[in-house]
Amino acid sequence: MSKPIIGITSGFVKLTNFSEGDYAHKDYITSLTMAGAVPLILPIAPGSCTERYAELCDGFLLSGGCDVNPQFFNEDPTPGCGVFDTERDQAELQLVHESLKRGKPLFGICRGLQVINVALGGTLIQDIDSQLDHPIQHEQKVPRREGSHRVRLEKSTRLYQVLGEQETIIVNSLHHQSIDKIGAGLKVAAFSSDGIIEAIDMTEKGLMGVQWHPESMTAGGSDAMLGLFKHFVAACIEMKQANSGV
Ligand SMILES: [Mn+2]
Repeated sequence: MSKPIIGITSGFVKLTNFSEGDYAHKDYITSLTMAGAVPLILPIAPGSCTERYAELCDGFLLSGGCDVNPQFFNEDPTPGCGVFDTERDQAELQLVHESLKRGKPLFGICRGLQVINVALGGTLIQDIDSQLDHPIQHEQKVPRREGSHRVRLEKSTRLYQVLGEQETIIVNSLHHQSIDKIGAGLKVAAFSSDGIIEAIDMTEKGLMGVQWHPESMTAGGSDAMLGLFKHFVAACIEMKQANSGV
């Protein structure tokens, strides 16, 4: 069985007047190759391309990035909402539906978890610090490979099992938005101490999402977080075999 191909969604970055294009953080590539997959960065492209991506890849990693345009959950931007990229939102929302339709696993990281939630009819907190009474620090000041706050894992979830059946783990945190109303069919898998949803799960569809950045903790040497990628890659192999009738 050849290694599964995992499509990684990208975000637009302008470096200089001579250098601009689609980008995905190197730690995603590192983590997926360590877990035995072949990573493939997917540029933001017209809708017909997204359909072909969904056919081509064995699973998708929805990466981190800018904020989600609140129009996709029927709200106007609040003063705390950051920059969004409507074209990227449309492409990724479509990708969530296309891959669920084809039974291909999805792993949402940070913005990726938020996109999955919005695709399934959920809403977002546009800015945690201005909307929550007593937030903890979700935009950590320590390097991204280091953990900073605790999350409590829900015992009935796959995430709890994959992460070694520990009730509390320390994760990194590089976000100012988060899930508000949960999308249809999604299960909350982890909370931070201020009540923010930090992970989601939909076991039967091979879908999971985390608000933290396991790719950077993996690149920093975390075996537990590498385990999340291995689990995702195993799900991609399993679904690929099931889809091809092997
Ligand atoms: Mn957090």
